This record gives sequence, structure tokens and C-alpha cells, in this order.
Amino acid sequence: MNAFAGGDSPASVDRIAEPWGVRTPYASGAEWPVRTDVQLYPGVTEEEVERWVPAASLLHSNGDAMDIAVRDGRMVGVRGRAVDRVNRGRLGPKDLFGWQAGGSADRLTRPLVREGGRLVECDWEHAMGRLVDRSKRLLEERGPGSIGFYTTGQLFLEEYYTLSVVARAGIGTAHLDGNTRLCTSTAAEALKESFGCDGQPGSYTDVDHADVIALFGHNMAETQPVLWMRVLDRLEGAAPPRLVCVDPRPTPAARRAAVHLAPRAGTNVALLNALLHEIIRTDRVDHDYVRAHTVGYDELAARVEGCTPRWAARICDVPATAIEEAAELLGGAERLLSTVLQGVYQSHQATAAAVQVNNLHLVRGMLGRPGAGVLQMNGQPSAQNTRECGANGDLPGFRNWQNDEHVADLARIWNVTPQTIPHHTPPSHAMQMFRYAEQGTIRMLWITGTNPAVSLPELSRIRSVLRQDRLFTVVQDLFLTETAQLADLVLPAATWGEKTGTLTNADRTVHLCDKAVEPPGEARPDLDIFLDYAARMDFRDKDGGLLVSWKDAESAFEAWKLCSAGRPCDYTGLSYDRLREGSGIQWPCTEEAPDGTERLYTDGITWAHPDLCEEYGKDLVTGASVEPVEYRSLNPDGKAIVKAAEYLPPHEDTTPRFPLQLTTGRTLYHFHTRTKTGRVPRLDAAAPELWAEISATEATARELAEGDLVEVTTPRGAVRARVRVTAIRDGMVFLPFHYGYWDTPEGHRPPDGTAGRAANETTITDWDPVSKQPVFKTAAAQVRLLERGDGTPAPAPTVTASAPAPTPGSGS
Ligand SMILES: Nc1nc2c(c(=O)[nH]1)N[C@H]1C(S)=C(S)[C@@H](COP(=O)(O)OP(=O)(O)OC[C@H]3O[C@@H](n4cnc5c(=O)[nH]c(N)nc54)[C@H](O)[C@@H]3O)O[C@H]1N2
Ligand SMILES: Nc1nc2c(c(=O)[nH]1)N[C@H]1C(S)=C(S)[C@@H](COP(=O)(O)OP(=O)(O)OC[C@H]3O[C@@H](n4cnc5c(=O)[nH]c(N)nc54)[C@H](O)[C@@H]3O)O[C@H]1N2
Ligand SMILES: [Mo]
Repeated sequence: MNAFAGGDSPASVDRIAEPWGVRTPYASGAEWPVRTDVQLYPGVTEEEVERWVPAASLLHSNGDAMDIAVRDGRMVGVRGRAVDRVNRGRLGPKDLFGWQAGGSADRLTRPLVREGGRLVECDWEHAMGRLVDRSKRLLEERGPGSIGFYTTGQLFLEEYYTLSVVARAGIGTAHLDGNTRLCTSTAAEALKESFGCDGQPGSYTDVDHADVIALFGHNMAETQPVLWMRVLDRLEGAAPPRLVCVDPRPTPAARRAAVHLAPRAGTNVALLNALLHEIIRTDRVDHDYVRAHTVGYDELAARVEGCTPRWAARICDVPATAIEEAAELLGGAERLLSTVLQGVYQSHQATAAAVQVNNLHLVRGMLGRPGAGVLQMNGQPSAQNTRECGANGDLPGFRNWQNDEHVADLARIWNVTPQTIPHHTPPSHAMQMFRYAEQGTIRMLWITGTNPAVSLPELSRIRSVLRQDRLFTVVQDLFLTETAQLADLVLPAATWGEKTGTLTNADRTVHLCDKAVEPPGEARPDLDIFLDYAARMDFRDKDGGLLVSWKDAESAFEAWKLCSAGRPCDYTGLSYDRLREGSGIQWPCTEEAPDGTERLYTDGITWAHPDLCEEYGKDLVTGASVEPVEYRSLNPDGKAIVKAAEYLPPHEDTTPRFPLQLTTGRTLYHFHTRTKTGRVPRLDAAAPELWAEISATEATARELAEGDLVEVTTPRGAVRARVRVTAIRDGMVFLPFHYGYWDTPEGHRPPDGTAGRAANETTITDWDPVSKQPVFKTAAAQVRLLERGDGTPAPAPTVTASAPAPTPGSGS
């Protein structure tokens, strides 16, 4: 299947067995030392590489810069870029090996169209003809609201911006969203709620300075391994930081933490309210900062007054003393860095909890200086760009759809009338778009760079939505994924290394990825496909000129710069040439700040003013929008908003029939639905099959042992998996969500209703009322034995959160 059965280049350690590599310790405030990681195709030496082509990782949001090694027109390896601010040469296991997926023999090389029930090859002329015919017919018969676009966090900025113009001003539909809805819509929402606008306040260099680092629902070691290397190097150096880790699983960070809190899933708000209670009770509040830069503090103080550690201990099922210890660390920190990810964003009360982390920083005045920062993390490599460009439902440039002046400004840039841009209702979110498709309002759904038949909740429902005859489903991907198999039209895309474009990581660092090799067969860059579509649809501006006037990635980037000018994500000081100079550069980057901007809010809050803000905010419990007048009277001077929230119990709680909390997530070696990492032999072998994690207590109670085959069932469906006994909290079962069906024999696919192997067969159709992010982390499940194991351990990694539980008496 794949030409690369690749081993490691001899000089380096085995980065599958030792994922974080060797330590380069450094002291607080010092510069993180360089360590250059290289992985070349076996037998190829660095001298034999013909060209090194600049890129950054496309398998997570850390933005690790690297150069792609090319020989004889093929990728033969990667090397971390030593001069880059993000990784200083380091790469994680997925980056060291993941590039091999592009060369897979089963890449899509020609468009496919459904004829008589089967997908058959066709040429581009025919494929684009079908797409354009269907679009025009729907526009005529049913209007723009019958067309929806569901995109991703894995294309390039230039592609999102083009798609955004096409969908908003070309088609004129409100139905444009990304899978970023499943990923970081809560990050964006939490930033809007607290600071009036999206945009990461902190910087990765805060790791170099922090004295306390708190991780909230973030398995950093596995999901941003290079950022974790930075933390590890601090832990080994002088004046190391102390870690607080909030995660029900024994993640590598939990094992290194001064305080590890392992709460019941879905109770983050209770825990955070208790932490805030303690900080206020012990008066660790920066009153000057609160007075100068915030509104809403008194409501917060009143809200958390009764939220004692004892109160939270009962809800979260963690010792009250541990909550006090954590509060002591957070309250005593001089330079506090917090990171937040899916254990918050995909859990119950997602936005409410993420906002409480912002509150922690606001009340302690921990923002805008070295080491004091909050990282509302991203997940996907270019999720930040999906948001900036408005391919996530918002308007490009973090413009406010409820502010007529913002809409008029965008209309001016696009040279269309403001009425062309849908802005009279809130932009549709992905879960709603699938509902519209289910009900028949949306009749064409163009899916780019995402695999919803594995990644959305309640898969039997998603399959039936996508299978409908009346819905014209277009899938643009590299492979014949589970989703592509249900499509009416499949467009073969080029990817990373085969096309040019930029992407922006979680700390606002922009990198350029240059084209290194030719795409296979007739596969085309996503940008070319969108441009071709715009040309064939003949989208025009209000004076009859071309709506989309750019021709390639660089001219698309230049067009975006104009759209970003004067907004928080200002790119006007950047260019492709500048991005080829060495390190990535953080936005805003302007004439006044030509080297970019390390931290936001160094001098107060800048984008929360009623005239500037991206959103007026929402009720944290109901999600109801705050009216513009209300916002104006609450926050006339544009300060940060300290927003309190009360704890509410999770929607789906355990019952005698479904006694365990089900949570789902990731492992170090795989990316999402494994379309890339599952095709790379060394990554595949590191975690080849689904497993289910439970604690020793739960295993004993059910007479289960490591390696037994079980069925994990919820009211939606079931999966079969081997048991891994770990130090996960009692009362819980964890499933990685990576395992779909593309590489299983036909007979192993789940006819709906029977057990499969995709975790989302079991998850619930439910979302956070504020960010509309699906709840993948809290459901109730039952685990029962299907077949005894033969003593072979579960196919789960052993150096990660999935490590086998220490056996009693082993002393570890
Ligand atoms: N190896 C790898 N890296 C990746 C990815 C990948 O697929 N594989 N994907 C990228 C993407 S798109 C994303 S979004 C990120 C996600 O990165 P993370 O958010 O770090 O990963 P997850 O495994 O989804 O969830 C993190 C942790 O949340 C915990 N958790 C579950 N429920 C709760 C809860 O109620 N409260 C708390 N406090 N914690 C809880 C879980 O135990 C889990 O360890 O990773 C990115 N990086
Ligand atoms: N149960 C559960 N479900 C989850 C999560 C969870 O923690 N638990 N996490 C959620 C999160 S955070 C995320 S981000 C989603 C991820 O879910 P998806 O986005 O659906 O997963 P991927 O496998 O990354 O799918 C990306 C697709 O894009 C294709 N692709 C890659 N590069 C390109 C390109 O350049 N062009 C085009 N056109 N296609 C390309 C890949 O082949 C792949 O099919 O899953 C979500 N679902
Ligand atoms: Mo994600």
C-alpha cells in the first residue's frame, strides 16, 4: 500500500518509542535551546537531498516549522527548522512520519461521479459541469439557502478566504461552517465573551517564563508534543514551573503535575468556580487590574461565593484539599500560563468553563506580560484561519455580523451591496446545517477536507443524512473516505507539500507552506477548484467586475491582506517573501509592528469596544445573544468582561443501565480519522486498532482484564474494543475516536445498529448552547464482556495517557 516501510534515520532515537526525544533543559527566562529533528527515508542522507522546501505541520495546531526534503521529484523526509520561534527545530512523531501518507498508492487521482448508484471516474470538465449545473438549478429553484458548505481546519488561509467570498457574496448563503465547530468554536467563543473578539492573548514563549502552568482538559504531551517538549525542558532546567493538570485521565502532564485533579467529566464549571472562590477568599485578586481593565467582577464574586472546595469536591469527586492546593498554586503564581482544550471545549458547559479560565487570568491580572498568558488552544493546523477568514460562520476579519458598519465595510472590500452578504440571522452552525440537510432545506452540501461520517456524533444518523437521494453531496478529499463513499461527486484534492499557502497556529504564528512535489494524477489544489468554480459560476461584483479576481495563492493572500487591514488579525505587514525568510511571524503584523506581535493586551483590552468588537456576547447558560444596546451599556469603554456562570449537571448522566461516563479523544500517534496516519506503517503499527480504557476498580467489578474484548454501548450505538486497564478515574470509559472503516474489510462495516469501531457510533447529538460545539466528552455507557482475551495486551500505546495501570506493589 505504501512504498515507505520506513525506519528511523540511524542518528536519531526511535521517536515512536521515545516520542519527546532527548532533553535540552533551560532556565526560567532563558531562550529555549535548538534541537534539530530530522527524519529521512531510509538510505537517504542529508547530502543527497536536492531541495528543502519550507512548510509547517498540518497534523495539529502547534505550527511546527519544517523543511520538506525532495529528491527526484519525491518527498524523502522532513527536518525541523531551527530558526523558527515555535519549535526551534523539533518535530513530533506525526510530523516525522506523517508526510509519507501523501505518497499512498490509493490517493484519489480522478474525479468520481455517482452513476446508477456507483461512483465512477470522470474528467474534471464533467465533474465541474455537474457541480455548476446543480448549483445554478438550486439557486434558481430554491434560492441560496438550499446550498451549504462544510469545510475544515486543514486547508490554507487563501482557500478559506476564497471559499468565504464564494459562499457569502457569490452564492449568498448563511450556511458556511467548518469542522472547527467540533474543534475550537469554544476557543473563539470564550475569547469573544471575555475580550469581545477572537485572537489568542498569549504566546508559546510564555512557557519560557511561567512559574505555574495549568492545563485544563488538554493532553498536551500527545496533542501538541513539541509544546510539551518545551515544558519538559523547563521542568528539567533551573527554577522549573509547577504544573496543575485538570484531566480525568493520567496524561503525561498529569504524571508530572504538582497537583493533578481528575474530576468527573462535565464538571469543569464547578471546579473552576471553586478555584475562583478560593482566589477571591484569600484575596489573591489584582484589584488595580480588575478596576482598570474589566467589568463584571462583582457578579463573579457573588456567583462563586458559595462555591467552596467542599461543595465542588462533591460534584467533581475530587478531594477538597486537592482543590485548595491547586488554588494555592494558581493564586500564588507570579507568572501564570493556562492552556485549555477539548476536555473543556467538548465537555459539558464548554464556553462557560473556558470563560472561567479567562476570569482566573483577569482577576489575577495575568495577561499581556511574559509568562502571564492564556492559551485558548486550537486543535487543527489552520483552524485559526478558518475563523479569521469567516469560513466558520463568522464574517471575515472578525467582523461583527450584528454591526451594520462592519457589514458595510466588508461589502466595500468585496464591492458588493451589504444586502448581498447574509447577516440578518446568526450564521448557521454545522450541527444545524446537518439538521437542515436532514429536513430537506439544504439540497447541496459541499464538504471539503473533513470526514463527518467518522467525526460527527451519532454516526448512524449522519450516514442516513448523507445517503439521501434529494441531497447532492460533494466531497473534496485526498482519499475515498467513509464520507466520500456516500457522496454524489468526489473531487480529488492536492494537499500539504503539493500546493502553496499559509496557515496560522494557535499562538498567531503565520507560516508559509510551499509546494514541494506534484500532486498525484489529476488531483488539484483546493484553491484551484474554488477558483474554477467561481469562474464557471461567473460571480460578479456590483459593477460587473469579477468577484474573485485573484488567480493563485499569493494573489489570494494579497487580497486577504486588504480584508484584514485594521482588524485584530492584521496581515498587512506580511508577504510571501517575508515568510520565506526563516521563522514564522505572529499577527498582527503591520507597518508599525513589522516583526509581528508576541502578546495581545499588553496595554489593556483593545477590541472589546462596542464599535470594534466581533460579538456582543451570549448568555452562558442559554446561549441567547446579548443585544447591542445592552452590550453598550454594560461595557461602554470596551474593557474585558468578567462573566460568571453557574454549574449545571451534564445532560446525559449515568444510570443503572449505563453506569459509566463515556469520554472520547486522541492518542499521540494518530490524527483524527487516520486518513493520513493510518497509511503510515510506523504510526499505524503504534496504535493499530480501537481500545477502551477503564480503571482497575471498574475492571475488577466487571471481572474484566487487559485484552478482553468488550462492547461499549450507549443509547445511540455500540463499538467493540479490547480493554486497556489504566489509571483513568473510576466510573469512566475512554475511547479514541480515530478508527473509521476505510481500511476494514467490507464485512466489518457496521450495518446500522450493530457494533462498529468508530467511537462516534456511541456519542450524542448535543452541543454547547453558546459555542454550538458538539459534546464529545460526556455521555453514559455500559461495558460488557464479549470474549476473553488470550493474555495479549490491548493494541494501545504504552508511553501515553493509555499506559497500563501500575500493578499494585510495583512502586510506580
Ligand atoms: N496526536 C494527535 N494530536 C492532535 C490531534 C490528533 O488527532 N492526534 N488533533 C488535533 C486537534 S484537531 C485537536 S482539537 C487537539 C485536541 O487536543 P486535546 O484536547 O489535548 O485532546 P483530547 O484527547 O480530545 O482531549 C484532551 C483531554 O480531555 C480530557 N477530558 C475529557 N473529559 C473531560 C472533562 O470533562 N474535563 C476535563 N478537564 N478534561 C476532560 C481527556 O481525558 C483528554 O485527556 O489535538 C490536536 N493534536
Ligand atoms: N468522538 C469524538 N469525535 C470527535 C472529536 C473527539 O474528540 N471525539 N474531535 C473533533 C475534532 S476536535 C475534530 S478537529 C474533528 C476532526 O474530524 P475530521 O476533520 O472529519 O477528521 P480528519 O480525519 O482530519 O478529516 C480531514 C479530511 O480531510 C482530508 N484532507 C487532508 N488534507 C486535505 C487537503 O489539503 N485538501 C482536502 N480537500 N482534503 C484534505 C483528509 O484526507 C481527511 O479525510 O473530529 C471531531 N470529532
Ligand atoms: Mo480539533
